[in-house]
Amino acid sequence: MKRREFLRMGAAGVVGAGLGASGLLSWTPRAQAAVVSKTFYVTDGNITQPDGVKVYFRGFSAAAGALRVPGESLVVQEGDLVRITVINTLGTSHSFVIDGVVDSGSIGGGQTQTFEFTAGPPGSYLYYDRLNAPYNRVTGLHGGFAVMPAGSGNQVYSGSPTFVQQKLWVFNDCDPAWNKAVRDGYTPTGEYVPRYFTINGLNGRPPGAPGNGDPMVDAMHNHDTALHGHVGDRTLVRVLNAGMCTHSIHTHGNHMEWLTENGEIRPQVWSKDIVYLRNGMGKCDVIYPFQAPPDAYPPVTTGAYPMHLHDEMTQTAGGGLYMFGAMTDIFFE
Ligand SMILES: [Cu+2]
Repeated sequence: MKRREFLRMGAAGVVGAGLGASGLLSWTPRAQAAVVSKTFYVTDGNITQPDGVKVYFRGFSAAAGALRVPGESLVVQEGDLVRITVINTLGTSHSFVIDGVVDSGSIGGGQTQTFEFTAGPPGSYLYYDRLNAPYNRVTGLHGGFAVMPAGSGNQVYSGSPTFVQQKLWVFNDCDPAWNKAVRDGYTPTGEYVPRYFTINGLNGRPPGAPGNGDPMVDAMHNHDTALHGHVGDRTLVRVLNAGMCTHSIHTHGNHMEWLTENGEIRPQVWSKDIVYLRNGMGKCDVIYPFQAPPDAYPPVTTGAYPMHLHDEMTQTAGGGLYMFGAMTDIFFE
């Protein structure tokens, strides 16, 4: 991503939002609210799946000739004025919605619309296309949006446990027959049969498989997705589900501190090695504490551990390829 797309000079100074070079969601708190501008192009195209099959997708992309699923993440501060421009390059109508925050309304084929909203309350949100629900959303028109508490660089909500770095995991699943129906302009009639499961649009590529170790396609090595830290690098993960399937997120090495569930602050912070993620835009915020793994003997402070989902079908692709599903890695460095 081009960082300059997120930079804007204003009365409050330089405003940055989005992903840093490390793949972390970078954030520097500001004393004042600012204006954050972002343009998305609604585009379409094919994305090659790990079994080699090309599948049709739509996305909120960075350029007219590009396709990006999910769309770029945005991080802003509570109280910021967020100005979004959506340029719809397709012939079909689309929208940009954040539940409870903003709804662009229908943006017709070939149309451009700019709209504004004030960011808040703090939390993690999915932006998505609400039209033709849920087909436009699961066909790729979604992305992550985070609102930091005003003046805070290390809290999810005011008074929350603190973190030192943050990432987004956006899950989705795909039945190619649905995507094909959307491409061809009709409503899918068949039962939903997911064949591909993604995290931030990517799949695991196990050792020996094409793309293994390539950060552009291998979710276990993608900079926006894999967790990297030293002991003590408490990492907030904002988890969003754009897809049709529920998930049980499971981490090795450490348990997660489970802070929020579907936008609600949990009354107590539980330490869990599996966290439930509802389908149909469920979400949660967890902190992976990067403590020396407590169960390792002899004791260790380095090593690689997986994050996989305990709903087993999500670890497959193409109807059975194991370990090509939605997973990533956690690196203690
Ligand atoms: Cu496991």
